[in-house]
Amino acid sequence: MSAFEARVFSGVQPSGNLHLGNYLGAIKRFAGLQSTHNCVYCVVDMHAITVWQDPAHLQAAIREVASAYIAAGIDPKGSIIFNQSQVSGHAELAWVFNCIARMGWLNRMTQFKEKAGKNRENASAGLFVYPSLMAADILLYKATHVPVGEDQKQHLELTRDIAAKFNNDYADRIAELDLGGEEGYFPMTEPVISGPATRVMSLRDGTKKMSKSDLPDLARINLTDDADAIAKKVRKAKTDTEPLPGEVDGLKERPDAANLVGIYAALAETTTADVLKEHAGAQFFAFKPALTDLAVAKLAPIADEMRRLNNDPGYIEGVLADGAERADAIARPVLQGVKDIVGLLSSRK
Ligand code: AQP
Repeated sequence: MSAFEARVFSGVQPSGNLHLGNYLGAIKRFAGLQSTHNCVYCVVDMHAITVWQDPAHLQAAIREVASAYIAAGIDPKGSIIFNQSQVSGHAELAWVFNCIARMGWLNRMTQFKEKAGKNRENASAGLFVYPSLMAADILLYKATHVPVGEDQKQHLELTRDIAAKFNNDYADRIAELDLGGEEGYFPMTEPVISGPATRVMSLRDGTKKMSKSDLPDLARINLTDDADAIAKKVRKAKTDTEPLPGEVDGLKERPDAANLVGIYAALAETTTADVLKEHAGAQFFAFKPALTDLAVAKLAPIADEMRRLNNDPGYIEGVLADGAERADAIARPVLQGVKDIVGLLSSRK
């Protein structure tokens, strides 16, 4: 049993085109954790600018992620919703962690390799140290649990490596200042990656992750898509010619089929095995309309609520300001502890 108070932290980048993968892999699960945990949900705008963002659109994109959180059922009074750049502790702790993380660790991050592509020399330094900022986001709140999609698993492992190295490098100082229990100053945060849709794939290629930046638009279902757009994208989703199998093993080597069945299971809040039991032997011309009906029933109310909230920017900005104040109140003493441990001088506590 950890000595740390259980706390959930997670975030989504306001980099446009929120999609079904963000919803099923992250946002839907954020909402579900509120009944059992204290939750802090961040719009990670400082992460977003590690690649170019049009300043004319970024503020609206920040509000849109906050709208999606609320529309998906996150209660802004119970949980904390805020944007990262309004709490300066994220940047301050990230700098300390840049001095803890090793170049070799960061060099192994597959997301950097994918996003930087062949033109590595031209990638921003921010993109390279993205995982240090992510560790800071989490550990600034001493979060014990982080719900994320499968793609973030490696960054979560790095967060644990950074926490462990900090706890170890400064063990004597932490003990001297009486700032940590047996585990040290920071907890060993657990990733929460579970359910049938931790990696939703592109509708055009079941071997590629559904992603915000993927072109064409037919590859993903956007959270703001209307019923017609959802129906068209499901109808055009790539499949094979075989009927659905009766067992999960029958989906091996069938990535496009596995993707659609996984999406169905996550939306219906059941398992892939149960979906296959119900639809064994069905051809895609029969399964796709069932998936469309389910997707529209689950997503249309969220899209409607997002549209309503997007028309009320004053309300969303009020939520973000209140959330930033509450987040800052948790973050400040944690950051002060870090400064004391490291030996930085603070004459204005
Ligand atoms: N396809 C996915 N399936 C399941 N979960 C996913 N997530 C993202 N894509 C999928 C999860 O959504 C959360 C927020 O992701 P993010 O916005 O911080 O960044 P990302 O993962 O880089 O999103 P994209 O869509 O892939 O954006 P681009 O195209 O800009 O690279 C995370 O918990 C993530 O796991």
